[in-house]
Amino acid sequence: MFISKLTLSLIAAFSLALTLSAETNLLQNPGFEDGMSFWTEKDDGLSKISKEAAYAGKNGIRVTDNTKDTGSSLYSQEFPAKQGDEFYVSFWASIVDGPRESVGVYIQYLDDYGTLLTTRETGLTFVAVVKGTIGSWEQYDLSAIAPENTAFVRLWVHSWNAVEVVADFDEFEFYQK
Ligand SMILES: [Ca+2]
Ligand SMILES: [Ca+2]
Repeated sequence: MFISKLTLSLIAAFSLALTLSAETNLLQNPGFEDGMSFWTEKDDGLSKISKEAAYAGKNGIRVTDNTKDTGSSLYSQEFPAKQGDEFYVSFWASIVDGPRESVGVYIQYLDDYGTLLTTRETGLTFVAVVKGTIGSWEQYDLSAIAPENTAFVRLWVHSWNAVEVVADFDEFEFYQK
């Protein structure tokens, strides 16, 4: 009796742990309420915290890409991952000005050395492209399976080099399926 009760409670605890790990958002500051904390902008200010870009709460990210030879670049934290893992992202986005399908969110896998495995050159790109009508918030999502040699995963919010666009992002959710 004692053993079976213990076994049952272990199974219950294990199931709970599985449920939590499957649905817990990996991202800290997923809605930019703490400004740029836990996000890294590498685009000389094209991606900025903005109150106007809030879908929920007080802040969102506004991408103001006003150049035709470079794009915006905002990275999430990196998380450990391995070949075969499937990661899922969802987010809200709105095109403020400019063409549709000119900005998106990538799931990027990297190896132990920090080398990007998901590139145009390797033929592996996972991107959720923002396609919605101008001025309307829509939710997008994407999942992607980690290729061989994966050690880390991260998100990349990027507007296309060759276009100019203004777009807002908020409420990211990122977890392993
Ligand atoms: Ca927010
Ligand atoms: Ca551009």
